[in-house]
Amino acid sequence: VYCSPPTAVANVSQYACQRRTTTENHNKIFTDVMEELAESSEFNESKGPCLAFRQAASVLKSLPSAVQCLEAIQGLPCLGEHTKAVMEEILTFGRSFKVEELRCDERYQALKLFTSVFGVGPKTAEKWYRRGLRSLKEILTEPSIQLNRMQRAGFLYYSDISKAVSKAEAEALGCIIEETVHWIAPDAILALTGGFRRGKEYGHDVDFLLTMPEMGKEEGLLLHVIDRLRDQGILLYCEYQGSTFDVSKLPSCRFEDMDHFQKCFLILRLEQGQVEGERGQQRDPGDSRGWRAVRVDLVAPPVDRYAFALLGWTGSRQFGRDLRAFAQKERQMLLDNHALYDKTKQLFLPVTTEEDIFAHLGLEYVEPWQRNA
Ligand code: DGT
Ligand code: MG
Repeated sequence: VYCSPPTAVANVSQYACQRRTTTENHNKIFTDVMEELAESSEFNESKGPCLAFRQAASVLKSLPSAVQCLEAIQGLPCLGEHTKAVMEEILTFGRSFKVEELRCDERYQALKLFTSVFGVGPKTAEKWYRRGLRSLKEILTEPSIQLNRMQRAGFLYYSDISKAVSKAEAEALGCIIEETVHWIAPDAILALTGGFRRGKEYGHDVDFLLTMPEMGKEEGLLLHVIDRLRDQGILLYCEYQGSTFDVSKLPSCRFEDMDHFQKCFLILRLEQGQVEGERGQQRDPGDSRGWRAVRVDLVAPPVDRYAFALLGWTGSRQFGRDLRAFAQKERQMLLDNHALYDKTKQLFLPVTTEEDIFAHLGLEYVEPWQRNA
């Protein structure tokens, strides 16, 4: 068995923003297991272990080749004893018994199933589990359960939105959004963000950022776009949140805090005929509807915050989390989706592009397709 010498993995940074991670993952057998362990820790509200497994998975994703033996990971950051034990099990037996046990665990199964519904987070899932509920059918037929509007949509379109969205479908949606936005405002600025901007082939939703070149003109834009999507008959669900953005506030230290820009969480109807490569084809034998429901997020920051929002919404989560941690710990700066603040100089730093943000942080620029941490 070939073991790369320790020098091959030297100089891997503990921060994802100092690593280049493409969609090509040579260590999927390890990272899939670690992500499941992270998810399970999240269900148990064990924040430390959850983050540790996510960080370990992220480091392994950045490696240029598959890990063949434990010696090959010597000196790598973020790989604790727990992670190494799991990796050893996989290297020796080709599988992780710990994860196989977890996959059979009734609670894990139920929480995973419940949180796969749009609008259901770990807290609600736990509540349902404690009430003895185990299947989606049991949730729907339990008379004492009150679903909110988002959850009702989640159940209604469950089979569609739990299916991965392909790049071709994301591109088709991009055309629809672009046409809609530019019909309302020909000079509007629109960008695809999220996993598809990072070059992923599949995603759970499609994320877009839109703004206007003139400050303040973005204010009513999102509501117009929503109206227009409704008029076209493709709006299946819409949750709109107005802006709560306050320019004087310091950037938030907590990554989990959502940003304050106006945004909407949508479910749109995508016609099969509009998807490249699927024209005249049936996606699924037995499915003759000719359309599917897709989750779409639209975010509309003011143009002077566009670069921050673009960086934040492009992700990945781990990349964004480490950018903020790096800013704070290594540069005494605060970064979020709205601003970059220098604590030493006590001022907000001027930014127009993503490159400006990396430069202020003293980081080499990392392309979107290298941010799959
Ligand atoms: P996907 O849709 O599963 O293929 O993966 P992404 O990377 O597109 O993830 P998504 O759609 O959940 O979110 C888009 C980006 O938004 C994500 O890459 C990072 C950012 N983001 C998501 N959730 C949070 C959050 O709770 N806090 C912050 N600060 N950013 C977030
Ligand atoms: Mg996404």
